[in-house]
Amino acid sequence: MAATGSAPAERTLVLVKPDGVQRGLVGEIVARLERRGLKLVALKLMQLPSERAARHYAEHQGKVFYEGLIRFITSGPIVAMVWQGREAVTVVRSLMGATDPLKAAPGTVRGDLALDLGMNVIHGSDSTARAGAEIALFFEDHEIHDYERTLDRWIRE
Ligand code: D4T
Repeated sequence: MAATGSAPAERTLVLVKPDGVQRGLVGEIVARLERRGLKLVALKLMQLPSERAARHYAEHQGKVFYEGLIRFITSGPIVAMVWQGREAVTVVRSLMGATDPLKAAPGTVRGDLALDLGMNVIHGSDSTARAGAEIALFFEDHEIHDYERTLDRWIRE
């Protein structure tokens, strides 16, 4: 059998946005990621300073929705997390659903829990390169905890 278990684990940044925290969806989102088999390696509740929000959303600077996006993401506490596992970036993106919740498939976080593009509950890095930069923007190395889980042998061959 192919030794898929030897492929290096990937990491991705996940944010539960202020709407998700206010609506009490943190547990639901963490549960979905855990049940999929990903491993939680860092987590914190924080309010994003506007300077860091601007760095996180630099690619959208100048767009019509940019100012509103920065106001929204800094408006209340968010939960920042690092999740690790096989193809973690792609797995989280597919589990999140399309950016616009109206287009997100049922069964995805946004397809089940959101209605509005400006309040779409969750963020996940969209590439491994972005994941590395985003994780560094939110976490110090010592805040990320790699550890063995006994159940991992039941998740990956
Ligand atoms: P994030 O980055 O929040 O995970 O979302 P996505 O990766 O799925 O989508 P994105 O970067 O294109 O958009 C970032 C953020 O901006 C909001 N938004 C986006 C908005 O309010 N109006 C818009 O027209 C778009 C395109 C939603 C997500």
